[in-house]
Amino acid sequence: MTPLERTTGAGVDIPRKLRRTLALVLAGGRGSRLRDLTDWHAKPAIPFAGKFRIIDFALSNCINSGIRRISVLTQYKAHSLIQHIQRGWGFLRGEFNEFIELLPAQQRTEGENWYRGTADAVFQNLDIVRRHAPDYVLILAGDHVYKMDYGKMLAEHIAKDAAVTVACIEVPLSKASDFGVMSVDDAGNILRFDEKPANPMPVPGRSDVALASMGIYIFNADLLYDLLEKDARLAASQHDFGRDLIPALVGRETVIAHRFQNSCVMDGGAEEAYWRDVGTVDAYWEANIDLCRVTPALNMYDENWPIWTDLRQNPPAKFVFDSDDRRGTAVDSLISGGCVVSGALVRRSLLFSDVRVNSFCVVEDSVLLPGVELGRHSRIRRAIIDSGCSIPTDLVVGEDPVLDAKRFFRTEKGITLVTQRMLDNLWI
Ligand code: ADQ
Ligand code: ADP
Repeated sequence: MTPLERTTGAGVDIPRKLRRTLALVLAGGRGSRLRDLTDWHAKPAIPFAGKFRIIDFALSNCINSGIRRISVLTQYKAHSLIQHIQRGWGFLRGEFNEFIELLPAQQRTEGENWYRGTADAVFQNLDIVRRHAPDYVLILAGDHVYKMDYGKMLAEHIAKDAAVTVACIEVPLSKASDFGVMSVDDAGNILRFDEKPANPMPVPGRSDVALASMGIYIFNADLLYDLLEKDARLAASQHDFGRDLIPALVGRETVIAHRFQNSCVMDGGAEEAYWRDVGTVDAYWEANIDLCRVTPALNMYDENWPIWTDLRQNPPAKFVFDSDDRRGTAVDSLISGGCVVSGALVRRSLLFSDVRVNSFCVVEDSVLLPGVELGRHSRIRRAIIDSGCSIPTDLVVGEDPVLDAKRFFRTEKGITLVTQRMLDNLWI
């Protein structure tokens, strides 16, 4: 390899290397900070952006990047996730050695534990992973919203002859304790890696920014097998990539940082690097509502990087003058298929499929999940209404903080989360 090839990856047949890569999507965590939204679904199965589920982003990134061998590791409340993947993602061709397979926690190893940490989730499926005989293993989280070309990451991994590559992004120092935080040298080698440190180190010369791990790793396959087998025998280990495996490798192997810069945007587009862990009620609300802005941070209209999902057929959204000639209107809003807005006003809101908004209702700055029905005269502001909720006539959400906190779940930022279970308890 020439020095130029070494730094640019030129001369390496990346499409072929991507075919030799297996993606493992970790989709087993509950995401308990999403509160009642994850009572029934694993976080990767939570609906997002009107017609998608969160996991569709990682899976679409794989396909768009040219990775067509994908295993999804599930554990917590996986039913709806499994159903979604079986219905929507079955288009890959086994004849070409392409697949999306589901690996449920199934206690294949001798112990009696379900998955412990993320590394254990992979370890428990090691025989299956091995059988696929990949050269590289790409480990992803199923619960982040972003568009990323993993081919660029693999090119850097190969060009720098790395053993492990960790994708990273700059985050405000004040938020860095939620992440794995690294320091790197000028060549991009990771010098230090601390998982969720109490006092994260800033990027040198920039006191308000830290370099955070995105929880995305590329491993040379043989090294990964070796590490997982050793880690499984360590009693003191929590069997977690961020907590145990990555920090232990730094200084021993070539571990490099790959900087994420919306690498899938073609033609040097000006999109900002968008990567969100929509892991809290506030973050979930913000990321959905942001899509209602005139120019959202996440471009969902990019034909070069389509996001795929389980496409169910429903009729187009409908806006109706009610019998009293009251106009059904939605502005600055995203309205999905199957919705009917009749004699009511919807503003700066995102309606998932099959939502009914009836006469005299007002919906503002709110996220309504699939199948929500609003009774007449209800008013919903700064709220998330969970799937299938039937909101009674005259109910008001988002106007009386004290009452909302008593009846529903209200965040510090003043977003109210309403579920059917909370509604059922209203009159008891
Ligand atoms: P966390 O976000 O805390 O940190 P973690 O809870 O380990 O990540 O979950 C990572 C992914 O694995 C999630 O998609 C989760 O759903 C899934 N998962 C968790 N346990 C699982 C299990 N037993 N089986 C299957 N899937 C499981 C990680 C890294 C940090 C990094 C952040 C970035 O440890 O270093 O900064 O991700 O968000
Ligand atoms: P959906 O939301 O589409 O109905 P879920 O997976 O969220 O599907 O839940 C379906 C039912 O299966 C729920 O009653 C849930 O409690 C139950 N369930 C889901 N995962 C598990 C599990 N790992 N063990 C036992 N019951 C489960």
